[in-house]
Amino acid sequence: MRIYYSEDHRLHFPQAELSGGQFVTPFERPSRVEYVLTRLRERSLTDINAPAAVDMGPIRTLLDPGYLSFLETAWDDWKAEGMAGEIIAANVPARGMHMDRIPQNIDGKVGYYCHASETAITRGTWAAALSSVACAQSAQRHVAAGADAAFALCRPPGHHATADQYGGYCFINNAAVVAEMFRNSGAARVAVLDIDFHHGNGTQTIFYDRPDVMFVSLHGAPQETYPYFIGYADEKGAGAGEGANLNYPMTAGTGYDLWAQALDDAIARITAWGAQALVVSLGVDAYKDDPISFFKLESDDFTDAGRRIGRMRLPTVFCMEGGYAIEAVGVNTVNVLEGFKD
Ligand code: Q9C
Ligand code: ZN
Repeated sequence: MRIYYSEDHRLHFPQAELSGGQFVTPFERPSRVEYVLTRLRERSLTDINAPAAVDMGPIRTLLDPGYLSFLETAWDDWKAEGMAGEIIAANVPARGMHMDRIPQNIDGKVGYYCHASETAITRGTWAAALSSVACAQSAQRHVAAGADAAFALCRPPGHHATADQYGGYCFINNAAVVAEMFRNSGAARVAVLDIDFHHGNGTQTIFYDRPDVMFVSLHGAPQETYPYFIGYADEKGAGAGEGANLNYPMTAGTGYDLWAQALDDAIARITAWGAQALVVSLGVDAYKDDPISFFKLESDDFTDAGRRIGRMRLPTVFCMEGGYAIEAVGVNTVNVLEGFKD
């Protein structure tokens, strides 16, 4: 399986994440992908390629222009305002306030374009986010040209980013861009299967009213975990997109038996819907030892999950999302890819 990877992910490494009232070293850190690379090589998955230059076309189609220009200049604007530290959102529009008036001040803009304050922006964030989506785009082109599958080793991840908000360690929604590109390259119906522990709120929101892209997510129930305010089972799509959104929220302690039942149901629904291409948001934070999650999957379960996904026999792009038990992230990620190939 071909892999796309860019060293430019290292340009995004904030010093701090707000967690439990403290600033800690971010869970989403560069070493995560080093573990994946090491494991890929151990398993002789060595077709590792630098991506082609980013194509802003599908990104501009899908995302808000004001959001993109905000991300591009946020660091310079923040520094020009005399801010000493990294960009962290402190003021967000809340109930009773204006949700659609964009402040001029950069501190206000940060609140407008952010949905979760754990995620800091630093000098290299924009460049790293572009390199991440470039990996996803190259993987999509490889599959659109006839390969069965490709793996985009994206960092930073993408599935929490909406058309106009960052958060949950995500800035540009890589999986959504791949889905859009599959539509442009001739797939009439594209499914996004999100197996990251967290609900893929960004991907859901981007495609919520579209009948041509189905979004299916297995995740921790929103009553119990981030992103808290979205990801319920009754979110089924809107307008022409009604029926093309499917959520499987599951409670703390969920193990592979229940999780695999949800996966099988999800796969059956994607197949019945008639998807012609598949994007997998590949987070491995459903793992039992993940420090910020509460499912109980074992490493071998990821192999089995990959096998079930592979039985769909769809052209597939995997986009790396979360996974924070860093020594196990490599094994678990590669297990999905190896199961898929069986
Ligand atoms: N105290 C992804 O897996 N909440 N993002 C962290 C830590 C945010 C996860 C709480 C989790 C975001 C791509
Ligand atoms: Zn996650």
